Amino acid sequence: SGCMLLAFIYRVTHITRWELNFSICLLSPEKNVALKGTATQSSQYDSYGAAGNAIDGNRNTKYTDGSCTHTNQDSKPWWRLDLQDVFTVTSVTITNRGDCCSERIDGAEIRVGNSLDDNGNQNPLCAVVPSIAEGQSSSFQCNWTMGRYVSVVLPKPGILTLCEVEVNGHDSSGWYKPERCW
Ligand SMILES: [Ca+2]
Repeated sequence: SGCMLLAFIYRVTHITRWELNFSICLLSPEKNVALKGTATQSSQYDSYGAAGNAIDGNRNTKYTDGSCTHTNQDSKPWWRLDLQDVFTVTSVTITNRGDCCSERIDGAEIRVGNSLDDNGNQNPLCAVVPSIAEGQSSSFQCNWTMGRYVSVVLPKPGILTLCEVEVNGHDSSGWYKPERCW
């Protein structure tokens, strides 16, 4: 992570003359793009469990320290991040609760896309969380999926708690919006 990628792209600069110019572009380095987003969830259990606690930049896994999310027992609990723009997502790192209930995350789906249908829970699936050990962080590949919304949804009745969700990606739409060109 963090390495620069070089991309060759072509640009039509004078379409009427059918002239093609080739440019070298620098893609922005990979970083956690979640921190500038806003988060919401299907419900909030108590004052400690706000949706924004999963993007506060703190992996603290003790629930009562106030850095984890917590829904009620819902029929299909979900948490959703709005990145405010379309980003290219390479992977998502989830930190699980460390003081209790680590099995609640089992089977959670990570979805990335641009739709808010069904609260974003119909967006393309990039990974299913098999399990994450108590208080541990695990990364799941999203293979350069582009989208504005990143959701974690439990497709069954349960409680969803996330202590941190890091979205590793690029603040451009892949090759199409390079940060800088020559
Ligand atoms: Ca946190």
